Amino acid sequence: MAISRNGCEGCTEITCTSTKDVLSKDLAKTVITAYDRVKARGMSACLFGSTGTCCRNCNMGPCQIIDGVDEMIGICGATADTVAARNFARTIASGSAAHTDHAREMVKGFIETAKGHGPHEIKDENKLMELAEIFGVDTEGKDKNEIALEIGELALADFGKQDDTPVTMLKRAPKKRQELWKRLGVEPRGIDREVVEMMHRTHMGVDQEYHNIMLQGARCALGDGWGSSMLSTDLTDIMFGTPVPRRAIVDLGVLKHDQVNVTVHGHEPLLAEALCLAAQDEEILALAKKVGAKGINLAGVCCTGNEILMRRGIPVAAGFVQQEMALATGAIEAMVVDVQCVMQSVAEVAKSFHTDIITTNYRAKMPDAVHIQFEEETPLESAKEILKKAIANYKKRGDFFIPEETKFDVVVGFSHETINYMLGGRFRGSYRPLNDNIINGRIRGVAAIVGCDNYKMPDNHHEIIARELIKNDVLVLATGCAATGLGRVGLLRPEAVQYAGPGLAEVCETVGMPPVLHCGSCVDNSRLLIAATAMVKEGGLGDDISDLPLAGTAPLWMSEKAVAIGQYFVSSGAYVVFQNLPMTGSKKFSKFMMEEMEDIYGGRWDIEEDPVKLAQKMIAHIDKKRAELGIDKKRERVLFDMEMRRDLGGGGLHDVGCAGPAK
Ligand code: NFS
Ligand code: SF4
Repeated sequence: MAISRNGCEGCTEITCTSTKDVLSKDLAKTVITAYDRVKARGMSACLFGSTGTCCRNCNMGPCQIIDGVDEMIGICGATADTVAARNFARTIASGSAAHTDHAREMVKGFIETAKGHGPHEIKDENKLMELAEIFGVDTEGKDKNEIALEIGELALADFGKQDDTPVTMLKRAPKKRQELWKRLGVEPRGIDREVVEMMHRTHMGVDQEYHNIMLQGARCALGDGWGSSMLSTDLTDIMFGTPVPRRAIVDLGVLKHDQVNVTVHGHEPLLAEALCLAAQDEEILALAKKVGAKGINLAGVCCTGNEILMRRGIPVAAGFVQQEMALATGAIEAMVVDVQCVMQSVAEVAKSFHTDIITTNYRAKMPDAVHIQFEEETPLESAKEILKKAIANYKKRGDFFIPEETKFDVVVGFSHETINYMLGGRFRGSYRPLNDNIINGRIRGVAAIVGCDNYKMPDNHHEIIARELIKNDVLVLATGCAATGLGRVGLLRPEAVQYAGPGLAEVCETVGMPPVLHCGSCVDNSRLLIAATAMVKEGGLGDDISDLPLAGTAPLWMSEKAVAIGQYFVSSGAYVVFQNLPMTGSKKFSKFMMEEMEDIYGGRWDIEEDPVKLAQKMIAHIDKKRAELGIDKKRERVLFDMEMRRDLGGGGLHDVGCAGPAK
């Protein structure tokens, strides 16, 4: 179907240069994107759905509930409070399930690697030993594969555990937090079990009390953050290497006119890593040359992109909202997808071009896509088969447009370990300098900007929020598509220090780091839990995560995973603000979530649509925590002398070494 689009006027508030460029070309004229669909639908979201009070949990409904109107409760008598809580909890369960099923695959891949099967190996032995201690694995006289196998089997058992003891990783949290969870009865037991129990309790006629529903909501989310996501991050690091700072590039300009462009879209790094290896294989390179291409250009989309960006410096072509735009360049031979955040529309967009959409996971098939199952036992063979399909398409490429000038330098790879070494020095990794700089006020606090981008909102909100935060001396940690978006506007470069307040700028300049740190994919939000715990353990900033001058946001969230992440941060003691949440149809439930939850967890939810005000609310929370810690008076500017610079400079970017892009 042809659509009329004059430049980009037919779209909804796009500020992204590369997106505008691609959409303005004749090539994209037949392409209908989500921006067009948002416009066609008139942006009118269902009031009941968007405020959390539409229930379709049984066939007496669906029931649309109006808070405070007696005749507008559910047929079963369920109130707005119960329905909003049940819906919210189910969103957490779905988001947690997505992370958990992903993590299970990673653990199984880890076990295969430990057994010596497949192309991967145990790379990060330090982290392996750390995990051995956490899991209580005796390492004496064992080689790394034996240790890894024991860890892998214990980790896998955490998913299906049926006894009532907590999942293993929970013991990494600050002591006080663990005691609170125990007192509240929200320690996650089996990771899968918490999702099942959440679904059961929100079934018709079970849990009817929103406080109680949200106890399980917390437990389920904690099973994600401190359970499956954390396992996935750590085991992936051990197999593929813990990220270190490296330079790379992002945006649609990373596509190459003279190479076979293959984008990897989805979430599971096992597939992406195998494709990285296969793209360097001589047989594959020879085939590419045979069709006249100079090589294989792999580029990421969404979180799988973040995984290979962090570990290998492979460029990221697009975040979530750009997936259709990447195809509309006409320059992609194959978009390889696995699970999560893949829009069904990509198959439709691809029809206008020579591009194949290749699904690879039995869980996630699409009409009009080619399916090549990624076999975990033979990953390299699967990856080669996929690349051969892409190579065969190269000669079919017709007109294309790559916005070559729009690609941004970024510095990525800020794992918890990197932050430790950068700020603490290579030989004495520690959070002491970070804590000291927070205490003396050069750094006002730490903010996490995470999660998706979303066609419903202008695409520059991440940037507005980040700029407001760094201008006010707040160090920003970013993950997921938010991080990619911040890269697209140049905030992931050390040069972005010019936008930071004087205190933060001083620290960043001394260390040589950007004021916005890319910490990985959405699963890697677990790194932020560990970083927050390290700040607590370092001392001087209270004895729990809820004492830290810390705040989080996933402003442009679209995925249920973002709600699960938000809840595990809130239940871990953080203040978390989104631009909207489906809970406002119940006064009591939203008051509970946005006010009373703080009395229980020391963290709470909040909602603020305006991006500047949202950032200011985060700063206000940070300032409140500074005042409670008694460090609010210390925000005078202290100039660094040479000794302080030497102290800080030991492990900076210069020292760790910015590996260039792997290609
Ligand atoms: Ni996170 Fe990543 Fe992106 Fe959102 Fe989707 S890719 S796991 S869910 S859209 S950040
Ligand atoms: Fe309606 Fe109750 Fe059934 Fe929900 S569970 S659809 S509120 S009758």
